[in-house]
Amino acid sequence: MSLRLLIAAVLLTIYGNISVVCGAEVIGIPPNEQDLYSPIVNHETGEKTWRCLGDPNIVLNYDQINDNYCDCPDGSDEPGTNACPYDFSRKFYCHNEGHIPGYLDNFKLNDGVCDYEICCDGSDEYLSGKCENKCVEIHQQYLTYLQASKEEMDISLSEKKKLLVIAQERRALIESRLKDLEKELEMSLKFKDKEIESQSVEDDVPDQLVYSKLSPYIEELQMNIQGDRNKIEDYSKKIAYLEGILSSLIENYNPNFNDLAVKDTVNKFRDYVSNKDEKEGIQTNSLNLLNSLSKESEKLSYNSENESVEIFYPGISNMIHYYYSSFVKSYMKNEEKEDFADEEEKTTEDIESLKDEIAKFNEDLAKDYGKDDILRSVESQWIKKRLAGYSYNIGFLDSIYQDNTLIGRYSRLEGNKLIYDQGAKCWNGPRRSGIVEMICGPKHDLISIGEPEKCEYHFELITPIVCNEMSEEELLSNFKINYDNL
Ligand code: MAN
Repeated sequence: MSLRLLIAAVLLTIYGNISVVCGAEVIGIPPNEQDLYSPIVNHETGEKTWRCLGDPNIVLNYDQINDNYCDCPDGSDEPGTNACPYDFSRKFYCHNEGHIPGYLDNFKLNDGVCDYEICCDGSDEYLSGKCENKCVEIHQQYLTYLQASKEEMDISLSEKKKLLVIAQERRALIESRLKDLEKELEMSLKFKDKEIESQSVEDDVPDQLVYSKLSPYIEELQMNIQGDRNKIEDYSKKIAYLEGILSSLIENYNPNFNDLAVKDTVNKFRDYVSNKDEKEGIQTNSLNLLNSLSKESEKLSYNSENESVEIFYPGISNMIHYYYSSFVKSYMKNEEKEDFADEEEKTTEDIESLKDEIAKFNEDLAKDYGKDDILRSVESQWIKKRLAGYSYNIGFLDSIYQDNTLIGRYSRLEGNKLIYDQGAKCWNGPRRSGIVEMICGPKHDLISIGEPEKCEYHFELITPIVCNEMSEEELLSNFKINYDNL
């Protein structure tokens, strides 16, 4: 206690009026709040007192304000010192004559650092007086910055407007397509309800006619499939042979022998092995599909070789049924062009597929495309950039690739971030994933990529998508002084 009083006494001796009042002004307090610090004068004794702002029961001598000793529980007696515990709601006021007034955290007062970003007048270091007033230079910089920022903001906002127009058009297109589909469905259901009997055209058209028309294509298809199968099997054998060579390399190479080409090959092959499962799955499915198609075609070509064209084939495979139905539809359209009766031909299958399509459109309309659906405008658009040794490809609402490696598929929007996950598996690690943080700017540009955790990527993407009108306060908070020009 006695030490604090001693410090206060020394401060008062050295800075006299300055630490308490500047003329009539209490330092650290803006002009419009100065009246809160008016002294209570006892007219008999001439004694000046003052009450803590948050606790008027506590009465102090007037010279206890800014005496570098904290008397009031709310710290209101020390607006111009850092004597009271830190409280973010209390700040030191800098006049910054010629620029914009600033409010500084009290703990930064008289700490030996010129806090020009907030106090361009250097008043935060009033004890040493070591900080020159730089408000004129800083204000000039600020005006230049403000003009450039406003110009850029205008461009960004007009780019955003264009995106919003595209987004609305795309939404309107889906809505109108949806309406058409709903109408179509309604009509189909009506026909079905009324049980307007439409003799199935399929019954009238002889199967053999269909088959005779289709068989040349099916035979050619079968031959092509067979040829492709052989080629795929051939390539698979070659790939397996090469994988064998590389597997033996990663098992037997000497890691101490610093051959960069070998190390690079080993790493790439490991990546390849890590990512292989997914690709193989797709390949196997395609092969299976080719196999079944080929078998079906084989059966049919066997029949057509031994039978005359007139033969009736019961139980034609699903594949043929598919081609058959489309053939019948186009056949009927040609025959009955002016006739709306084709609506009556809708089968239950057609109605189901209409319902599916309607559900998909509704699902899409309910999806989160951000405020005003803005992300619709960039759907399927790709941003490409080579950074930190890799080529990155970011597809809005689609996927991200690092060279040919899948970083992730689009999952969702979170604030200003696009989240991608379920990427290719990391060597001895998780599946890759990425976050694209969108930052306001006039045109799309990928400005940074980081990998804070192994195989978890963070991208910074400049884009007009997230731009909004900014107030002068917001612009000021982004202003950075160029100290080289001070
Ligand atoms: C590749 C790249 C890197 C990643 C490593 C993990 O080299 O995808 O970004 O860190 O694999 O093994």
